[in-house]
Amino acid sequence: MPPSSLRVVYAFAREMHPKTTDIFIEYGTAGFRTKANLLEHVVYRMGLLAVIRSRCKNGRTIGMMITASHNLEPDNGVKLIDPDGEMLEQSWEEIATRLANVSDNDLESTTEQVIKQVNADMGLKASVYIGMDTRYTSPRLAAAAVHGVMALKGTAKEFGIVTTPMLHFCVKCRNDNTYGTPTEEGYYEKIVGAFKNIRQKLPVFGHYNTTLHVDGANGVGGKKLNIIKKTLDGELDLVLYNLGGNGGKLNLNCGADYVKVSQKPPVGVEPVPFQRVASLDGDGDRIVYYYVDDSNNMCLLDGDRIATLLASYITESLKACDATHLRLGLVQTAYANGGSTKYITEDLKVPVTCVKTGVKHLHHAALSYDIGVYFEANGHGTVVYSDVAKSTIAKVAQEGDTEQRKAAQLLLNFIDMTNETVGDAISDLFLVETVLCARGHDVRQWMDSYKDLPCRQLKVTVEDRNAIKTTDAERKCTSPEALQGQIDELVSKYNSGRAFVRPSGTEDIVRVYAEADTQDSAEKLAAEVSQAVFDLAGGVGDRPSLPA
Ligand code: 16G
Ligand code: MG
Repeated sequence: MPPSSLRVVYAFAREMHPKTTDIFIEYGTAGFRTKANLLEHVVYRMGLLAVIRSRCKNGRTIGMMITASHNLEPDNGVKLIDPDGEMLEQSWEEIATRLANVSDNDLESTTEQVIKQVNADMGLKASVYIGMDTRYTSPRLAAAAVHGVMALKGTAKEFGIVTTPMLHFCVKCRNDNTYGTPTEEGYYEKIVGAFKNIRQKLPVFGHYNTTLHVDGANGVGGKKLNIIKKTLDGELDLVLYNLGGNGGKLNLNCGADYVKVSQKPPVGVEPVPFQRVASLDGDGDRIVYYYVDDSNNMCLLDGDRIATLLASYITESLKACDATHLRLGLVQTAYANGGSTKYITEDLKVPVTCVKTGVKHLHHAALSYDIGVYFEANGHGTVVYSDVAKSTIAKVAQEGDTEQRKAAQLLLNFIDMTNETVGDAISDLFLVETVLCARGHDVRQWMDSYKDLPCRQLKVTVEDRNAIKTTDAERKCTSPEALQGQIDELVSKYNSGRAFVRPSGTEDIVRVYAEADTQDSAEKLAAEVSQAVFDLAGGVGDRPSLPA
């Protein structure tokens, strides 16, 4: 494309999506995320970038998802998806940030610079898949995305309202047709189809109950489960709540993040002792389970629990297939409860890698195993299987003895049911339900596998959160200088104490995590560490107080 035709890049910007704010915005842990009314020009520009990225990848399809996940309704966001259904390559985040922040007047020349810098052949075709969540601001932003794609003569395909993982799946399928069909229906066919297949093979027994209650966070995930529910013939009885009707607000007092952070049941779901409930987040890429006991105590089965459940099941399956030479590993972040890490390494004897927060880091690390299970404690995760793992299991399904063939076929269905591109609440829900059913387990038996250490998370507001620098997968703080020493000293006073701090990638705050042998100690340690952050890193507002 000759540079002169970049004029239209400016024309669209000036006439349709002008930059009306000087607030600096950064491509963070999961793309750009802020108040929806500050985003139109950003999304338009990401449309441009998606086309350039597609051309850099030889015309392969790139995805653009309009969502702010678990944030409240007034926020929105955009993230790009790479050809294999993965998050945007990290080295492009800086380019995305640059393009998002230049003035309209400099947009044309900056676009040209970017094209040169990444060496994109603008004569190639370009394809961009666009999806959005249920926010009322999403359609307008999706339209801006389409304009960005048009301005550089790419082809945009709109998927309308889909979960984030559905879009990742479709991008992957479009670029690799062995993975599936790149449509919402193709997604149901593969993932839900595999679940139904498994249910034909596994009898319901023991304490497993086929009724599952689900909190949809008033977002897209619940809506899609409502479609899926109608296609299930008693294999699973989904009872759905918070589907977005009746004035229910997206992620407000409901959803995976609310349940995990506040450790309270979501609004609208009556607590019934020992009833199994799953909570999705606003764009359907996170899930946590919970139940209340007979004293109405909240019992959370978070990402750590899901990871250990899946890893132990896959380990057993590999034994049954006589394929234990395949290396299974688990990837966690510093937020993983110490109890889970101990259980995984000492009881399951599965190796663990700890990485920085953010799905891209976990996903990447998981790929180094033959089978990598990765989960953030907040419920974002999935399983990835290498080609070697898949072909080994497929071979056993053909050539093993009767029992081995049975186990391998089941495991192949399990693989099909997994959305390997990214953490997926719907796919994860089916994986969990499969393991519980296979074991005849209820939530209590699931919970009994290990004991969590009591923990507490707090937020501290400081002048500049990036003054906090970390290392060792965020477990140690290198700046401000004196902070880590203080944290070490505080931690040393508690049995099984552990604490770390990190700047949030999605909010303008510093996060504090603490765990210890009792809830009181965890609360106290978290508060003390918060005070240290406040004092040493330029706290703003009221100094955090200690628990009474
Ligand atoms: C984003 C990340 C999530 C991470 C969270 C941390 C993706 C798709 N999402 O939501 O993995 O846990 O940020 O938020 O990568 P924080 O930096 O505010 O703690
Ligand atoms: Mg999400």
